[in-house]
Amino acid sequence: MTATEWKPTACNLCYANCGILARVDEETGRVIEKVKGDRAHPVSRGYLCNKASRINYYQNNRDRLNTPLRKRQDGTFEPVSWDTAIREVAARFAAIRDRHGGEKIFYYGGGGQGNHLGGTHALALRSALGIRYRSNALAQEKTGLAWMNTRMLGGSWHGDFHRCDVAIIVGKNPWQSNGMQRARVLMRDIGKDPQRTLIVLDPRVTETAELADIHLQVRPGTDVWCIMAILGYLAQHDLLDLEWISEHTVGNERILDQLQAVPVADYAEFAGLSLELVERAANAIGSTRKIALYEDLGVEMSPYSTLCSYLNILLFTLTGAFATEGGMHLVNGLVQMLAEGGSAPVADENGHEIGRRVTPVTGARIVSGLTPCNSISEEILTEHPDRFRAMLIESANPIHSLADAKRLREAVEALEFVVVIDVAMTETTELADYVLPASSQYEKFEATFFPSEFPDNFFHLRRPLMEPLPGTMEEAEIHARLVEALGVFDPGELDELKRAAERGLDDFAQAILPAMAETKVARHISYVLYRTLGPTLPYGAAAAAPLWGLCQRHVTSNADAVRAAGHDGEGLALGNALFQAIVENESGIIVSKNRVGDHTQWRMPDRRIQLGIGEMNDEIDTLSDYRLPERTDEFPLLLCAGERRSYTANTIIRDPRWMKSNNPASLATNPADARKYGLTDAGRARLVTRRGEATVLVELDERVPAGTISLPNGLGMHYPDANDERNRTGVYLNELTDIEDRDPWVGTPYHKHVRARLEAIA
Ligand SMILES: Nc1nc2c(c(=O)[nH]1)N[C@H]1C(S)=C(S)[C@@H](COP(=O)(O)OP(=O)(O)OC[C@H]3O[C@@H](n4cnc5c(=O)[nH]c(N)nc54)[C@H](O)[C@@H]3O)O[C@H]1N2
Ligand SMILES: Nc1nc2c(c(=O)[nH]1)N[C@H]1C(S)=C(S)[C@@H](COP(=O)(O)OP(=O)(O)OC[C@H]3O[C@@H](n4cnc5c(=O)[nH]c(N)nc54)[C@H](O)[C@@H]3O)O[C@H]1N2
Ligand code: SF4
Ligand SMILES: [Mo]
Repeated sequence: MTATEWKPTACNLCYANCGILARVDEETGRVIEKVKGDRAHPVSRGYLCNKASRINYYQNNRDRLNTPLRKRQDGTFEPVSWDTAIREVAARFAAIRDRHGGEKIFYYGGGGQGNHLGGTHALALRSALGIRYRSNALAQEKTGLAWMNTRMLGGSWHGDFHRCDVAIIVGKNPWQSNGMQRARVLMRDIGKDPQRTLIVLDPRVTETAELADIHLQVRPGTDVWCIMAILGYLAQHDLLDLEWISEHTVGNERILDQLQAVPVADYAEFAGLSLELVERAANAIGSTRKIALYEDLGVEMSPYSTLCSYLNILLFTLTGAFATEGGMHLVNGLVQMLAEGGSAPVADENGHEIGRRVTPVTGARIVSGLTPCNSISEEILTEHPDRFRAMLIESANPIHSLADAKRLREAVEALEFVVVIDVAMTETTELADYVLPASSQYEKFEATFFPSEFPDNFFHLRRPLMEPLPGTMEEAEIHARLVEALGVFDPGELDELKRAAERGLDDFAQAILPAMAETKVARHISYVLYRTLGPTLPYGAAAAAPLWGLCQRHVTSNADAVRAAGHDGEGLALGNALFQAIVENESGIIVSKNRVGDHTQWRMPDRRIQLGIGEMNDEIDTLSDYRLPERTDEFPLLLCAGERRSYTANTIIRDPRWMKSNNPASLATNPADARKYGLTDAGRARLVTRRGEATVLVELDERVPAGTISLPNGLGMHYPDANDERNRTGVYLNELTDIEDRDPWVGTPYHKHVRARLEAIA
């Protein structure tokens, strides 16, 4: 096969979305043959991890869908035309809306690690159907953090890791999971530099922990005691920045009192740490205001998830490491992920939050507009009149990724109507009444809203590498056709806007602003932009049209920062210039440059950080009871259900042949436990939890502490072999997890803390 030229795009296997250059074969024009880092990408600058070279397993595989499917009475699928699928899907959703109300249709997904444009286009369809409740994977990891961020700081943050003195990595293994830009280089550089300190909290000796100056090898689930010990030590040794605290924060009295009272040595001991190591960490943190912190699943999917996020924010606010060079900064990109929107929190006199939106059946707290993932089946499997009746799922595989797969499957089967939009046949598409096949991320315009850098806010609009797989359609078009089938706009109603768009962005901007005053246009703006501005965009970038609105919004409050990034103009013209730069630039651009300490850092009333959070301060008072989910004789082990390894990528790649390592699917087990339970290296064992059991391949690994075991995430999917038999590789973890194991505040699952036992198999 001869090859075509290198084209810029991004790797979609984790949310770092590194810029890549990809080469497609000339013969078929469909195979991504070669991949290399794109040095022109402003933030990844050529960096790649080992996974990017394998994206063709995502692009081309035997599970790709190439026709809409409709379920027959007997449960099998039959192919139908797009016209039929669109007409029938729209009619059935409309019937449910008209009979039960649109709020009974639940929307799940909208984007994965590499694709968020589809979810943007769904906005108009959601409006047209009156959909009110929705969720996605963020509501099983980041909503506790988002709840704290909104109430304390008014937004989410990012550490200035490139310039920090102390880097704190809490419950994350960036060496394997990346997620931040150039993670391996960054971790290695900080670890090696004698002037800088890398602190890692992780029960396991991870690749990142091996690079650390201080590895706080906490006992699983005890991070809050460890962090309280550090904060207590800082308070009791006069290492907090009290002047900064009184100038920049409110509500700090109770927490400062609580920290004075921490029994530091006892808490360190309960966390399984030597007092000396905790003091070393505290002294490093107390010696600088250049502190960068990253928390991830190790603590977010463990007991005290939300409290841990609260304490992490205290680590960088009580030390004055906020809005300083080398410290922590509010993210201020084109799109604010997990932004709360709407009014400020309503609190009672004790600072307890009241009056927020909750789910219709169980009253679970909704954060950032997202229903807790662990509540979804409870909102369906009930006779309650307000239960969800139908689901629209796109770009997600919840039947595989959410806790207690069996129960969720039962719930989804109980719904009246289910539609899934995906590129591949998955555990979730199987349950659909209609499956709509999307073009892949390398066959259409695509973008993500994840990358968050400071001070440079970055955005990458990717162009397609190849033609869409015949039979597939991009989400923008799928959603637009559904909106049309629902008859939202009359034919010709948008003609004036279309003509304005043909005359150019300036005329379009002048025409759409008054049109936005009309609620119908405003509520369906993603559709309106796609059908009016979309067709006039160069390179066939119609699906990028909603970005025009995001650009205009970004410049209204960040004009100076946008100009600092080299975009010229005032008002609408500046927004137009920014949008044009995004469309023209194939490797991504800096959309705006913030300054240390500019107004975007201070979003709370009176520019003061709220340090007192009533629920969390109450929970802190319970820590002296040393409560953790109990391990029992029946379940003496703790399973980390979902460790990121060198060949895992959620469920983006289904073909197991993409994995190069020997035992990518094995259960990491400490040799002491293997002896205790009669297991051998490379032998098999039965893994049992309260909800299920699985056969596992045992791998002896000194780096997991005794009493804990660990399995990789994103495995256990079925995939057809050469004889078209569907087999599974590795363990389908969420057949072992339980929705009851969750954070009391926002329902985050305790996937890193699953009680289990192992039995030898003869
Ligand atoms: N290779 C790869 N990279 C990925 C992904 C992937 O599937 N594969 N997925 C992406 C996604 S969606 C996400 S959200 C991120 C997640 O990225 P990470 O959060 O880094 O991923 P995990 O490996 O699940 O968990 C991190 C660490 O938590 C530790 N841990 C377990 N229990 C505890 C505890 O009680 N306390 C502490 N402090 N740590 C604990 C584990 O030992 C593990 O090293 O990765 C992204 N990157
Ligand atoms: N037990 C356990 N469970 C976990 C985790 C864990 O650590 N342990 N980790 C959790 C985490 S952090 C996350 S983020 C979730 C991830 O879980 P999900 O949010 O469900 O996402 P993915 O597994 O990434 O699945 C993405 C789906 O999108 C499809 N897709 C890919 N490209 C496109 C496209 O262009 N268009 C459309 N329409 N579809 C596309 C893929 O085929 C796939 O079916 O898993 C979670 N589940
Ligand atoms: S860090 Fe993430 S985006 Fe970058 S190459 Fe690796 S998997 Fe792909
Ligand atoms: Mo995630």
